[in-house]
Amino acid sequence: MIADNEEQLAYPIGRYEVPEKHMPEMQQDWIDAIEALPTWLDHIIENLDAQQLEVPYRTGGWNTRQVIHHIADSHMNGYIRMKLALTEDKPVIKPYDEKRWTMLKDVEVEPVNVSITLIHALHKRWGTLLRNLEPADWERTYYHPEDDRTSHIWMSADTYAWHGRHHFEQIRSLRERMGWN
Ligand code: NI
Repeated sequence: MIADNEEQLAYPIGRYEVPEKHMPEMQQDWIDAIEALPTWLDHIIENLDAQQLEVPYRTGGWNTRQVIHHIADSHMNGYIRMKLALTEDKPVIKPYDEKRWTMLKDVEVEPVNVSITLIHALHKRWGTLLRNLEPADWERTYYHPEDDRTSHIWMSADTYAWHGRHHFEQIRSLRERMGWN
């Protein structure tokens, strides 16, 4: 059990909840959120210096550098999961250890701008992919073996739209608390 305050810091927009059913009217919101994220990230790191990028957004949490590189790691996996689901019959996707991924050297030495540039390119393609899906495509699925969970493309789009906002808000609220303008 974590304290309310810690919960609020870790999940500033709340924990992820899967919608009960597919609402096609939400598709545009998911696509908009995915297409907007790179620009939000441009703004949220603006004027942060090297030391500020190393400050964890909460005690024991990732710092801004790690959060940004994590978004790139996560969303590359997400994009590939969707492409697999669109081209194969109920593929089993490959889980990965997100914490250990952030401990590899590239996350340590590359500037955050490198991952933001990557996210710009990736999300451009992701938006184009989603924009051009047929209604039946949104119902295609992949299977996550560790979570024992089947995800439809629409659930996955909802999840990654949430995920971008979730990490963006961790950094935004850190900036606000620290008074970094
Ligand atoms: Ni994450």
